[in-house]
Amino acid sequence: MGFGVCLINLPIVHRTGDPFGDIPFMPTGVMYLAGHLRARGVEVSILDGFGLAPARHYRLDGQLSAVGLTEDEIVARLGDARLVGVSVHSGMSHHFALRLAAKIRAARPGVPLVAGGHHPSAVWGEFLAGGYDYVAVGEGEAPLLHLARSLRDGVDDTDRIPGLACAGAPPTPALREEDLDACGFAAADLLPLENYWALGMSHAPVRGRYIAITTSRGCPFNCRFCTTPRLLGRQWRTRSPRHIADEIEFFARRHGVEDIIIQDEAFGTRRDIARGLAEEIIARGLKVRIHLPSGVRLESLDEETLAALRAAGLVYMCLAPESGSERVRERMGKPLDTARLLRIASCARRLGIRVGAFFILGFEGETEEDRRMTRGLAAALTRRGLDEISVFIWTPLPGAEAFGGATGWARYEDLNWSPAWRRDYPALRRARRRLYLRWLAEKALFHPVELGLSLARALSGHCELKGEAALRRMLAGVFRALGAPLRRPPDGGSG
Ligand code: B12
Ligand code: SF4
Repeated sequence: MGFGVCLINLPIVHRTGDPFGDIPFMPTGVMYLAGHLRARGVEVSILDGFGLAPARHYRLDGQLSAVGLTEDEIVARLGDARLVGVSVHSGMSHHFALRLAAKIRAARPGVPLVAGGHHPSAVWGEFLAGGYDYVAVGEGEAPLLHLARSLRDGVDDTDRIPGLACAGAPPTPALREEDLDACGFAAADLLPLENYWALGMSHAPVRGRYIAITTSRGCPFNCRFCTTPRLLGRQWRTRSPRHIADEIEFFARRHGVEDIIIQDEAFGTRRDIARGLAEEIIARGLKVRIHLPSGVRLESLDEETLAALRAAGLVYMCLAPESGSERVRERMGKPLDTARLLRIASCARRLGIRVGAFFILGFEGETEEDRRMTRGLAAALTRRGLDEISVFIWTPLPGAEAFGGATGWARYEDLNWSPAWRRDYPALRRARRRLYLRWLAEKALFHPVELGLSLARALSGHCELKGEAALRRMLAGVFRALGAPLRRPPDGGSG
């Protein structure tokens, strides 16, 4: 029997009824880890706790639900893995991951368990106390490969692996991959891809076969609400344009992928890389739609770069102004050149790129006046052609600088963008509704035809915006209840 590693992607745990909580997503981290191990001769499989049952919704307790396999179903599918790795995207899966560890322990005594992801990286001691033998702190490629090889080859050094915590051995500083090209491609073939594609929905408005990739790591900025600078570093590291294009070409030609979600948080930090990628895609004649749903760097993007990306297939991107108030942005540690933001939004519209913007309400010290300014900024952007907004209510995240202050939450699962535990949550929900209504009013006034088109696209399934895909999902539920399910479009839209 060979030495096999099984990497588990957990079901999506969310607060029951939270429309932001159960968005389907591909487990990018797990895909890259598997690709890295496989390319280095380690046998690896992915047990996809979401992708194997993406239509199964079930209750976990009075407040939480999950989509995907149950804990017992995951344990039953472990096979003869000799090392089990569990990927934990956020605190939403904290207790699920600990319960799962206990069940794996009972069913497979002696099989080492390792956890990784932003959340366990921040609270690694709790994962060790909760049943895991190891926790990868930060990027997982090097520590996981080292661990797998040591266990496979019987090398007794697993308490000294850089970037890996274990009982009695806190982690040495997390390792940061410098040569990201060497990490390799995402092992997407180990996922039930057809199940993802059949959903017709992800965290970007995909239409057909899609793949989620990352092209860079780290962020030069230092927003106090974000975990990235602390866990991945402030030095921005990137893959080369050629390597990224190789990966896109591979998925396009081998899997017929048409939609590429680039989910970097700081895409475009270097203009030459963004332009180089555009040139590679065009030179290879790749016909793909590119989505940048996690935020682009305004500081370095200019009109020329946007035009190049548009020519290469960029159809959707998100800006992340977060707040209309300079005072709040300063407190967040997120400076913003508003004039530049407005220029980029107008330019994107002229080029035919659909644009969304993120706003955060309720950050430390925010006043009613600050919220008014946020509505003002959203309105100004919408007049210039911003297509949609996503409004989050601030929650402290373990690993972020602004974590310590807030009190009132009971468990990590409370820490999401709809923090119902906050005393001011009812007021913040009203503020959120008001912001959405203001956006809608501006849209109806300045771009009424687009509103009609959005509804038509939501009904037809050819969605170009996240909001349209979300509306379609809602409408699909209503139509199903009426006994007349919405038809899927021929190229695989949402259903
Ligand atoms: C895109 C994204 C999303 C997307 C899609 C997710 C996806 N496809 O992965 C969506 C919008 C759905 C999403 C949702 C949420 N997200 Co999110 N998301 C991200 C983002 C921006 C990128 C994720 C990514 O692809 N990273 C690239 C891959 C390569 O990295 P990775 O997954 O972290 O994996 C690496 C390591 O973590 C580690 N690793 C991971 N798993 C394992 C397993 C093992 C065994 C080992 C050894 C190592 C290991 O090795 C990997 C390779 O180096 C991250 C920020 C970031 N920089 O990662 C936030 C982030 C992970 N999200 C976060 C949060 C809070 C959420 C939400 C709770 C927000 C909400 N709606 O309330 C939800 C939770 C969803 C749920 N119900 O579970 C936080 C988590 C912070 C924390 N301490 O918990 C982050 C860090 C954002 C931030 N900067 O603060 N998210
Ligand atoms: S929110 Fe975005 S810009 Fe700010 S530190 Fe995090 S990744 Fe960087």
